[in-house]
Amino acid sequence: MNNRIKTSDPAVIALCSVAESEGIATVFDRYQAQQPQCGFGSLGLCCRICWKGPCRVDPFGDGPQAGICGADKHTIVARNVTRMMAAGAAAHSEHGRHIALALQKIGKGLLPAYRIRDEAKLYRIATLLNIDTQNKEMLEVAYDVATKTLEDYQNQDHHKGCHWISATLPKKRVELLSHLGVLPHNIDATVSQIMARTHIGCDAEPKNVFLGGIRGALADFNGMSLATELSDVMFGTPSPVVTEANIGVIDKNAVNIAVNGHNPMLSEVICDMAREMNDIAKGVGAPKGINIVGICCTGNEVMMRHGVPLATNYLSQEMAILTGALDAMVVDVQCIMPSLPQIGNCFHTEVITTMDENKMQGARHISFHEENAVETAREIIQCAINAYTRRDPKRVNIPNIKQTAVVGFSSEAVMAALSKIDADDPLKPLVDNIVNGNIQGVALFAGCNSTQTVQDESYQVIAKTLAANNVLMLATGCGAGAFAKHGLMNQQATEQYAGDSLKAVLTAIGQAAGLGGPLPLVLHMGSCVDNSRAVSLATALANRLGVDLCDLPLVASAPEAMSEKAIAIASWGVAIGLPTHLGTMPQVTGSDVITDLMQEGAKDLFDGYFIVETDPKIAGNKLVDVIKQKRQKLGI
Ligand code: BF8
Ligand code: SF4
Repeated sequence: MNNRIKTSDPAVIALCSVAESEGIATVFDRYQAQQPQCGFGSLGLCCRICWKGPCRVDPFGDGPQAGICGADKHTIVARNVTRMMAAGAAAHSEHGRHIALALQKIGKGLLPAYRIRDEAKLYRIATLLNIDTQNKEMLEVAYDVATKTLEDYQNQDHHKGCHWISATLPKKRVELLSHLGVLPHNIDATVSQIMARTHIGCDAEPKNVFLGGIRGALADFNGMSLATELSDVMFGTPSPVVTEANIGVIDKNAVNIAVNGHNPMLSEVICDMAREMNDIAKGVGAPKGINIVGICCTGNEVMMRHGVPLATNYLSQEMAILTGALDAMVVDVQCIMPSLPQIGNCFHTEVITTMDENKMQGARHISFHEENAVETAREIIQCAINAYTRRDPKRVNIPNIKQTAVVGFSSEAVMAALSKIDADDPLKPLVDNIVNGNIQGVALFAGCNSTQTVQDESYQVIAKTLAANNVLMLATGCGAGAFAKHGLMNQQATEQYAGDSLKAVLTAIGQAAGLGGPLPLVLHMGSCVDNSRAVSLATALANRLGVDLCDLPLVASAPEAMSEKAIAIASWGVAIGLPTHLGTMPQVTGSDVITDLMQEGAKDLFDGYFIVETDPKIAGNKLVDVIKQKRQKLGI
């Protein structure tokens, strides 16, 4: 491997050669150009909170030990990381608000392009939120569910926690969080309060600041829970589907459209319209019509619900354009590289932004609003078809690299599979196999790609260690993308890497569920917002056993955590009681008060804590050890 190209993905390596011969800079080149990265920033010791700054605290003790205002290293680090949690919460919760407002409009009959696709789930949610459904039409229930959900953005009563968090975590955990004063009452107010308390000259007590951040992280959890659940109501709850992943899913004989970003509102309609407009694509000479592929979490959303193949994950999004066969990349929000339009301009690729608050220089902007979703989707697809006619076949270079992936494991889908073994008590087979040790524990992989590591590598190393130790694995976001691309989300992977007892359980469930073989080695639970799916499953398990989440042999791992959203997720993971591994160095190590708080301090408060380990082999072993300790404590 070329050391400059920090990836384990063979498709990325192949396409980086194309970039090099074309003289196009990629994320890996820009990473090199940033070396050495700022040591103060890496340690979290740089403050830019006011214009007297920037101020930096000298980590070696020789230089300044406080910023101009007097803030010391602990205050600076705490404020920086807490603001990241707020940004993560804002990102997920804006997504959630978008979905909730759309559901409210559907309830009023104002959005003809959308409908309720999972009515049963709508009613389940109504019950969860204590909404009376007697004598109400379905659309009225949808309106009420959306309206009650939106109260989580509006409630001003500090004594009342957000509805979703109270409805989705075990009672014991909600009580603990409430007792610690970190239960958010209102998502917007929580984010806003973090910005206010971290303004110059406000909260300077590091622990207090950090706990304010945890409150923000829990607001993030609330925002993602409601986004996930209401998306299922509108677009359907995922169930297992066989598809493919990696760049080879781009088809030279089709008009290729990549959907990239996070929000399914537009991509769902693009999928629908692509079917209708297939003949138009054929009419301009694309023998296979339109081929939609996914990137990042929008990709995960349509992959989970429709089996749309995944082209790639975050770090390699530019590579899709370098194939020379991508006719349009349609982006919505979050984790979209601003470099894309420039690379698109080196080819014939249309890079299309769609959200008015998320534009990029050099991209075409087609403004999306739910009210005219169909027209917008048609315009975008037509744009891609026009671009196809400008494609230069001599520049097409699609590495034939892809893997089969079985995806679509919502918590409902997992329960449905389990109910094939025990219809009266679906959780029983899972509980029994955890208790008897066939399944030693459960690990949730979440998070991103980062240039701080070798793309996708740690995921694979850790997963193989856990699999050999009979740990059941779930994944979301770009972690799920990594597993799908590298062939760890199919039945062969289970045969090859699972320990004997895990293999036997996955085979029994997979067979009973009609998959004709075992469940995949790692279960794809969806996009980043779908991390709440894993929590619903864990909560069901905890409630069934009458314990709290921290008592279960359950761990989380974010081997390549990068985004503010990932920091928020990891932090609520800790707050709900999970030992949570980070494979990248968080920008907090300039303060021992904060690093201690994230480890020992958090353990005392939440029984969850951060495990920072950048070596994946060691990380895998540490997670296995934690699971063993949890089992011992439970007496199993
Ligand atoms: O939300 S995993 S790089 S794409 S932040 Fe972004 Fe990270 Fe990917 Fe999805 Ni989540
Ligand atoms: Fe410097 Fe204080 Fe301003 Fe931060 S808030 S930039 S430490 S003066």
